[in-house]
Amino acid sequence: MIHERYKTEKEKLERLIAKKNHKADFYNGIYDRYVDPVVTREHIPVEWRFDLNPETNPYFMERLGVNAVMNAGAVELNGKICLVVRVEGNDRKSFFAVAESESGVDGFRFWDEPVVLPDTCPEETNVYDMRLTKHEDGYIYGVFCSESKDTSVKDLSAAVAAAGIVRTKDLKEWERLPNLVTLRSPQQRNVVLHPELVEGKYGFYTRPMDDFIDTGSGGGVGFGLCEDITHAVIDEEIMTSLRKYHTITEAKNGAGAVPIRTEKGWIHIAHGVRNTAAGLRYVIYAFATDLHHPEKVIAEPSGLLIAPRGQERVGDVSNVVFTNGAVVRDNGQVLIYYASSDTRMHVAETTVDKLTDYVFHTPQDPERSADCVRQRVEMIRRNRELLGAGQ
Ligand code: M1P
Repeated sequence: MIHERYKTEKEKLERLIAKKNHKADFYNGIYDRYVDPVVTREHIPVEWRFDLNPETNPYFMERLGVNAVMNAGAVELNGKICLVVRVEGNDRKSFFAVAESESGVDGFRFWDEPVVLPDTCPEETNVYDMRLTKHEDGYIYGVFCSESKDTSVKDLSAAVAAAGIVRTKDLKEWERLPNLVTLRSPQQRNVVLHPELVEGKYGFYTRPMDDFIDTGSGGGVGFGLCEDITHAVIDEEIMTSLRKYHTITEAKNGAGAVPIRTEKGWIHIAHGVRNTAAGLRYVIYAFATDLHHPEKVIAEPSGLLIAPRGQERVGDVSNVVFTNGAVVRDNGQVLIYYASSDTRMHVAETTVDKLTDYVFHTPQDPERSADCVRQRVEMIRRNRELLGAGQ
């Protein structure tokens, strides 16, 4: 027998999945936002949270609650958009689960069961934020944060972040490879595998850090090569997108979605963090690197691409937008998946052409107010001339 309440909860879920999403009124010409988040904790299947048996669960209580869904890797598979979502249980532990949609902007439905990764690291306490790389070697790689308690110090909260690596062909069977070793950086988070071999080697965007939260001496997003993905070891990390004083990356930054190949260069969609009186503020930004030297920044539009707006600003960790997945479809559509405030998933929609125009033609940050206002006044004057001429 199944508890009578199940039907009500299941109908609620089906209504939510069937709800059409629409473009929001927001306009910046770069991308469209959507009115509704694409995946929320309410999208979690009822049987993942409740014991349906009235004998063992007479009150139909949530036995294994889900607190939040966020930071999803994204890939197109068999014509469907698949997100490997970070699902955080009420117990604060995260795991991965695949949610699939035809349109990529609504109708996301979780597969029958969450992903169960090979459990090869006994010290690993938490896993999160998987980036999915469709690699030219034929595998889909998942690179994620593997977090363990730091037992070398007395601090109860001290933790160590490393980059875990798995690979799959279908998001169903997963092979776990040894964690990435970066010889010169004690901790790593926000690691992304480049989709093509570079000089015959696997390239990783890294984020060197001395500490679990603070990146310390880490200067920004790094890039390193390794010969063997099955025992990935990186010696030298070359810096690419840097942390800079009084910019959106002052406190830290990190690679996000797998870089997008365009005719003019690799487009990267990353996150930047600054500190404020209200705590850390996370925004999404973009930059481009050279097609043959994917570590070399060749275009850096000024400031942020996506900031937390409206209800996105509030959640478990407020004032945060974070991306680790984007999909480019054959027609040039780009779907950028981002989480707001570590609570739910959204999509921003653009095209490769628009992103390219944005990255290569948006002026750079001149880094001083005096120069920034000059930059703006120059545009205003050009516009006033045009407006005057049009009258
Ligand atoms: O809470 C905001 C984000 O914090 C971390 O990002 P970073 O390593 O750059 O500080 C990540 O743990 C991420 O999961 C989280 O969304």
